[in-house]
Amino acid sequence: MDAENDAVTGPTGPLGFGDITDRIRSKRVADKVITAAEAAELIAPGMTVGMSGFTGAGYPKAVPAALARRITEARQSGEPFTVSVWTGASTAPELDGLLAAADGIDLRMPYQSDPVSRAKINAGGMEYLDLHLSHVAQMVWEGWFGHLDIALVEVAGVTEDGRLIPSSSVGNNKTWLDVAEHVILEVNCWQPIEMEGMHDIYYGTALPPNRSPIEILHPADRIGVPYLQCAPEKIVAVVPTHAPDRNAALKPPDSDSARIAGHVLEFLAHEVRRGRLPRTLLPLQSGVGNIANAVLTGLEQGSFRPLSAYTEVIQDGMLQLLRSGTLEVASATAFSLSEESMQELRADIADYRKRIILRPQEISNHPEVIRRLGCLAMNGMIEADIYGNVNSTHVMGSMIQNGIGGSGDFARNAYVSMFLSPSVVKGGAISCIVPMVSHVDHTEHDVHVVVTEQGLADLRGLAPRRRAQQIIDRCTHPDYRDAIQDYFDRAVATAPGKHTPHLLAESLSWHTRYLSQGTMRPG
Ligand code: 0RQ
Repeated sequence: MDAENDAVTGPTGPLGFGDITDRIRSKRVADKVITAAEAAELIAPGMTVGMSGFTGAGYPKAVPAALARRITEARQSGEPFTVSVWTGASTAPELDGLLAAADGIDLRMPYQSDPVSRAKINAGGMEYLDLHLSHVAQMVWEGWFGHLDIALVEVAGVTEDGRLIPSSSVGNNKTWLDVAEHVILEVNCWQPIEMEGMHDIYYGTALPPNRSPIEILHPADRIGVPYLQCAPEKIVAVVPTHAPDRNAALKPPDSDSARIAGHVLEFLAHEVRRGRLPRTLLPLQSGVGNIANAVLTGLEQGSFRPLSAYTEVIQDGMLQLLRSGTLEVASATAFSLSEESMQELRADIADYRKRIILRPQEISNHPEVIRRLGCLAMNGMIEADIYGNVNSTHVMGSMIQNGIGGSGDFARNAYVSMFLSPSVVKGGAISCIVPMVSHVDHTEHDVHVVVTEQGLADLRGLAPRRRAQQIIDRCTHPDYRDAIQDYFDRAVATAPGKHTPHLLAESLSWHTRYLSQGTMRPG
């Protein structure tokens, strides 16, 4: 072995990570080990930092907290200190929460779901760019957002020759490492090192006019390499950590989720009977949370198999389908698992590694691949209107909830695009079916099926007024059905156009009354 590639013999004791030598096998990289506080000193006010992290997995666990402390101290001494934070998607309280609480984020993109950040954004104190997740990498390559000063990326380990073993999410890490001026690595010993080989990092992407096809013809296809690359001279710091992902526990399934899942499964069976879907269905894409898990659990009990998934995130329900063999393979960009499912993954990781592929998010969410494979997309929504326009992001038109995430990447390009939600929220005080959505993320052209616990509206092949009647009849909660039917009838009778009849002055007062009644409060 030459000096460059010598196995690392330290550091161990002072940092308390006994197995760090197994994790950082390149001496050149190991020589850069410093503390999180020292690494945070390398981030200056006004810088842009591209951080790893996607749906609570694979985000840096130590440097953001140290940076938040530094920002707070600077502010106490009267020095303004903010940074712009780019990630893959949502992270965790240790990143978004702490930096937002310190008022340390100037601009955040492309997705967040943190309550502290949400409050700051909605109060106007933090800029937020809410983007289609498949778009981000190319926008950064094009330079739309300017210079990336630092990539702060969690990895599971570093090989002898300096290649990076990705951790539980890939997200935009390839792009951050490629374009950033300097790189800070967090090497997290909590992440299973046996994930080595699970990832598929595609280095063939290019900007127009030099683009070539993304040659994924089946969710199982591997087109890249298992490692992230990074020029060693760009690495300015390496911080060992031993900390878990967010691994949020799932709420027990509620009856509404089970009913929504039942409608979806019945619809899929109907499509198979009509010969419009094969018995193996088509590659599944599913959001996270209770409803998604209820659908996946239902698939376990059904007769469709073997299934495949070409999706954004592997959640508990998908891991269970993989375990039982109902799901043959799952392609995604990240995990989003409960602690229990994380243990299950660890216990049998050699098998899962063959059937799970984690890719960069511009590939997991690539419109070309989603369209080619014919994905069946199932995503949550805030509200849908009677014509099938869907709002995924804004409460009462102006307050961001999370962001569009990958829902647009999948909805527009899916073979069948489904949006799922309870018909009412806030104890029945708010209807999720409304005359006109207060914000549009997915237009009527991208929405094929709307499902609530009340039923399923199959909008395919229906002109607008027929769509409206389906949604009112099938999806609206009985407490709101008469009011929405009355709106629609009056719109049909009096609107100047009979194609998509609306009463413009009235349509959005549906929402303002919630604000004036105090059902919804700003924030
Ligand atoms: O508020 O937390 O204060 O109770 O919104 O809603 O019902 O808990 O549902 O967590 O599934 O979120 C659309 C936000 C649904 C999510 C959305 C309130 C509700 C609650 C959350 P509380 P629920 P979920 C690929 C795709 C965009 C990103 C995406 C989302 C809170 O699915 O962010 O799709 N989607 N990525 O009370 C007022 C309404 C409301 C409302 C809900 N009409 N009015 N408040 N809420 N509807 C993802 C992957 O593949 C991973």
